[in-house]
Amino acid sequence: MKIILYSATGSNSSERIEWLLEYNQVDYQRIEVDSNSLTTSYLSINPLGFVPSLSVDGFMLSESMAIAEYIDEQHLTTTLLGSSSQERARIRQVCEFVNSGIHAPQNRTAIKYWQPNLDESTKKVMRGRWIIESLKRLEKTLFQESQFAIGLSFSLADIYVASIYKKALQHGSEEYIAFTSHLNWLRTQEAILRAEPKT
Ligand SMILES: N[C@@H](CCC(=O)N[C@@H](CS)C(=O)NCC(=O)O)C(=O)O
Repeated sequence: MKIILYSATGSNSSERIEWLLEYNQVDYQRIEVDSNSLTTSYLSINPLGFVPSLSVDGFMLSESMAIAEYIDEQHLTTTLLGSSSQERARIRQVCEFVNSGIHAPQNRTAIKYWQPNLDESTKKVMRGRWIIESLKRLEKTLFQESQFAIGLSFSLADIYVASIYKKALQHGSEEYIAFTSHLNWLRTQEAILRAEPKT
């Protein structure tokens, strides 16, 4: 089986899939998509023009949630999507909120569309603030049974939450204790730390 991940350095959505694949020690090839290719040659891989995309023996897929669920359903990895239907639903609830509720409104294309004249440093501040404010809302639904986001073990919800929090820090936001504790907790687990993308 040949797995190819089309990814980009600094891409939050790609980081989710890299973390998942690395955690499960999946053998895959990573192809870096630079910003030029994103709007030209890469459109033949993913007409939507976003990373990540995944190819499994030539079957092409985009959208990190769809990719993670496909990987899970094909048993390419140990599940990080929960062990009961209720837990699976809760994990998806968190991932969806991060993906469409937090990440999408602050992504580069959306900001450029809504605020074409905004300078880069103001953009960074706004993006960081948006992420932290949204995470504060999400916090009320997290860490109820353990220090993991949902339930008692590492899941895709931890990956989505920790990755978007790191993005806020990269934008210059101040640390927020609950999510710094969460990140630090994940990093105490050897397998999780080893798999974490270092971007
Ligand atoms: N919902 C998509 C989001 C994909 C996305 O926004 N990718 C960003 C990088 S994190 C991208 O390709 N941005 C390029 C652009 O905005 O032009 C997913 O989960 O895969």
